[in-house]
Amino acid sequence: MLVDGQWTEDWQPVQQSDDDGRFIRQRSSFRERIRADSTAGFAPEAGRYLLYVAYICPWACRTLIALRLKGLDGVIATCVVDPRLSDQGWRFSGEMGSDLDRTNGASHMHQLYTRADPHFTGRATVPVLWDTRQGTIVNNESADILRILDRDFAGLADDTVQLRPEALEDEIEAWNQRLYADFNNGVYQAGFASSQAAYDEAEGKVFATLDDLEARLGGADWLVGDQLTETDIRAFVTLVRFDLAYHGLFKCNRHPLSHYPRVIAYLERLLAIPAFAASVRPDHIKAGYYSIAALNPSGIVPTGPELDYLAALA
Ligand SMILES: N[C@@H](CCC(=O)N[C@@H](CS)C(=O)NCC(=O)O)C(=O)O
Repeated sequence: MLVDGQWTEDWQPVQQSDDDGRFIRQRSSFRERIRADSTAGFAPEAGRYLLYVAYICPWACRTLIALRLKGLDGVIATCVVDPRLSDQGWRFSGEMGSDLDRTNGASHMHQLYTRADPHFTGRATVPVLWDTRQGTIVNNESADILRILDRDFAGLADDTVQLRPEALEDEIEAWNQRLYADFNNGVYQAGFASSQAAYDEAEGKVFATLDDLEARLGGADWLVGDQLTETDIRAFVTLVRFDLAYHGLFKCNRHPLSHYPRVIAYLERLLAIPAFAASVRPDHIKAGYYSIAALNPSGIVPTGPELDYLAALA
């Protein structure tokens, strides 16, 4: 991680755990919005902003899905890191269909953090929304970036798509909080637990969420209301990684997703939407997760699983 702008040690997946061995995720530190009257000077403009993402990363992929759903892929460019975590975190290699950083010439993501803040302390995470005009980070919190894409590019975006309609906001927020704690982050807490009790607790929450998703999808196509919302994006990014990575590497192996037929049907419905399908790179997901040496010292990437619901992607 970075300490006062200096890269300090080889990359580790866990920097912080609580006393009971629970993995703690770092809080994001760049939290600006893009507004015509922004005091920080971040106005909505085509061609000005760049979104740094990793196809392995569920947080980054939710912003990628929103970018395409909102028709902003011609307005905001993207730059994809190599999915395999290096000793210095994310890097730009041009390998496996990833990008070189042609805008800033960085070799590693952490260089962009120190460019934005020469004294930055913390992890150099993706996604990052970068302002090419000021040469700095606008925001590195995917929950905020979802909102920026949904609301801050009015006129440049397809505003017939509303990912967070006001009338559904309370319900969206309730689902989001549950999904974040028990599912999106729950799988990481299972995978990075350093005690049996912390693992048991996280694994229990993950499968309780899958039970609840299966129940909700009994009478509904979407998680909130009768339309696609950002809650579906948040559920999707963890569901689509579940069998590929979390079932094996993160020991969430009580059941494969096929145990939940309605969840599978929902996943297939989402995968039929081009913005969702385009965010899924199974090769990046597997290479990325299985490159985490603390969990997989040999670095061997499994051949399987073969998943019918991903067959249409190729
Ligand atoms: N709060 C952030 C979390 C992002 C995050 O944890 N990204 C992970 C990848 S899945 C990352 O970049 N990790 C690199 C590291 O921790 O060094 C968000 O949702 O935007």
